[in-house]
Amino acid sequence: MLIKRAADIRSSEITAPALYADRRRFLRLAGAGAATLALGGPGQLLAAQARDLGPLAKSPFSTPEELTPLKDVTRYNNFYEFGTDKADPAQYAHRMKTEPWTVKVEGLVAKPRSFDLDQLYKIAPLEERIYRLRCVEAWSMVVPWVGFPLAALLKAVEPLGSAKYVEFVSLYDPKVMNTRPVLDWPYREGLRLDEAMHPLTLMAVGLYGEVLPNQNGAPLRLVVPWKYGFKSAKSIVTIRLTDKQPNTSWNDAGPSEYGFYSNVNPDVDHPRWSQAKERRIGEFLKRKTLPFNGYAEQVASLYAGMDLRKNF
Ligand SMILES: Nc1nc2c(c(=O)[nH]1)N[C@H]1C(S)=C(S)[C@@H](COP(=O)(O)O)O[C@H]1N2
Ligand SMILES: [Mo]
Repeated sequence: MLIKRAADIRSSEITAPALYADRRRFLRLAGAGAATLALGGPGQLLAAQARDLGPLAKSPFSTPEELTPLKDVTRYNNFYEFGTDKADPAQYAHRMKTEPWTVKVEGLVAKPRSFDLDQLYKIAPLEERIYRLRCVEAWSMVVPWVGFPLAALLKAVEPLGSAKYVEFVSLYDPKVMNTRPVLDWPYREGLRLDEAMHPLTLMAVGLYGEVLPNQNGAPLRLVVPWKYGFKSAKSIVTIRLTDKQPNTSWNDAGPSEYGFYSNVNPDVDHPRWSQAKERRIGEFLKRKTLPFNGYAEQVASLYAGMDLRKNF
């Protein structure tokens, strides 16, 4: 009857951030036996699998800003594999099967290997990290992510001295995803190795205390809080260490509009619109965009001596 209760929770209750801790407790009580919470289909908010994320450490890196409501975080998405409308992923991403799931970590590493989800969840203690996500489209959100540092995963495979970059490849399954060539599928992203190893770079497996909803990139997505949202690849199946700067889907699609670095920079406009301000989802007035999305103190040194107008 727990299942019925879950379905009975009104969406207005679900969206109130203050209540999410209660909902988490409920999910934990429901346990693996009630793994399928019968909430699939259009507009689903809960993940299909009720994995227990366990006790979550709070991160000192969290922003104290007000959270964007869960309903916006899960219904206003960019996941072009499921359509280009912001509402498409919430409607269609439930078709993607996220268990079992394997992530290959390969390339210039001493110990290439695959990880299943149980292994990934044990890479490092899971933490809650409240980060801003700022899209190149000039909107932003504040999301309580759950995850572990990407550095912990990379250390497990022992990067070789020759490794300089990390490439991320998303799932592409034409049976359930967009077959129109909106981007060059599969979706690919990349970071320099030092960016990937930075303690702020998070592999997210959840948000709002629960397993990631499919539309947010289940079961594993990158979150790089000082870069535009598109650097944060969703539903990752391969992580590859390389000695050359990897091609990325957005850079391939529009090299003059989407650079490799894509650090949030109010001084470098997108060729078709300004990046000086942003609209926080749920707010009316725009706010100023901060260099490196407000994380300059932690990450600016990674780019010392670089011309960030050229390397946009
Ligand atoms: N595989 C994949 N990852 C992706 C995208 C995508 O279309 N496909 N969109 C990116 C963009 S543009 C943004 S702004 C963020 C959005 O994440 P969210 O839906 O969790 O807010 O995901 C990024 N990761
Ligand atoms: Mo984006």
